Amino acid sequence: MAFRSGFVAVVGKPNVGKSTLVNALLGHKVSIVSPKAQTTRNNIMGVLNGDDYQIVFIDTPGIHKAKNNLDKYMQKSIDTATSDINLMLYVLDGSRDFDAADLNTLQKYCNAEYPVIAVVNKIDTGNFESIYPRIAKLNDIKGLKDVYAVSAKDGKNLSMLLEAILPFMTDNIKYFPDDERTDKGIEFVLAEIIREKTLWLLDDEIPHGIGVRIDLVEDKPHTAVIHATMFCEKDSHKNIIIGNKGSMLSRIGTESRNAMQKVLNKPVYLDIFVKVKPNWRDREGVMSDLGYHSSE
Ligand SMILES: Nc1nc2c(ncn2[C@@H]2O[C@H](COP(=O)(O)OP(=O)(O)OP(=O)(O)O)[C@@H](O)[C@H]2O)c(=O)[nH]1
Ligand SMILES: [Mg+2]
Repeated sequence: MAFRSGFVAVVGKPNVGKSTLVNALLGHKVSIVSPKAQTTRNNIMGVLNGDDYQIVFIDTPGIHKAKNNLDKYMQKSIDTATSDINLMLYVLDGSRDFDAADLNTLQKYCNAEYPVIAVVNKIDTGNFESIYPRIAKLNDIKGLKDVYAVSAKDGKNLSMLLEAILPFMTDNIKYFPDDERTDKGIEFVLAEIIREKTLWLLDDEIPHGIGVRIDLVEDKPHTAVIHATMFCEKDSHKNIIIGNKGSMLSRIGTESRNAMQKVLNKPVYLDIFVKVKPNWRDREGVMSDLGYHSSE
């Protein structure tokens, strides 16, 4: 069969499991995951190469109301991700009831020019009786191509979903070379590792106010030296991030370093500097403050 390829945007509310799904479909991690909403901030492309196909998944930030410039940037990322795609996967959290906003948003996407498949995720959390009535609600959506009930965590029904995606891959261009698994450079990956560990280790409000910038990567043959700056919004947050006698920052550092060593395949020396930058999420050029130079 002829080579086929295309772009698949993965869209949905925060925390429904978009990044987990993309990582699971790819079979490797390109996107960080946490139990906190609004974990993903940028579009992240992950590339799946088959014998005769290439699927480029675009993991997007969760759809939510914009309160600051970072939120606006995230909304813009979703808009960018949905322009010029071959297919949208609209992900819903099957462990809870779908609300009107969810269904309205899905209907809105189905009215657009690209095909949409709904993916009801987290079916490992319930049984047929609890999840089926939710899936039935999607019958009212007009123009929806299909519905798949999956567990991104357990991998359930993912091969079926993949089979359903393939017919929509109608391009015949190899967008990425075989060895390129993501559109993101190493600095992005390293910064996201630190943010992920911080999201898991810290409670509630603080993580959303955190940004990580990689200031230095000295990649030597047998070690790597990495300097990072973590921004937070208040002195009190800084105290919590650093912790009693530096205990929290040391845990964040250790866990980040372990993850980085796996990515870079060599010992890592990591230095994280914590800096207070009030309202950084509402500054002009919010992402370039963090060292992002593209305006994707
Ligand atoms: N039980 C269960 N949990 C899941 C599944 N998929 C994801 N999760 C969990 O749901 C939480 C959110 O997952 P993410 O993949 O970060 O969700 P997201 O949609 O990318 O979230 P944002 O980036 O914040 O929009 C994490 O705690 C995941 O472990 C699943 O299939 N089953
Ligand atoms: Mg995500």
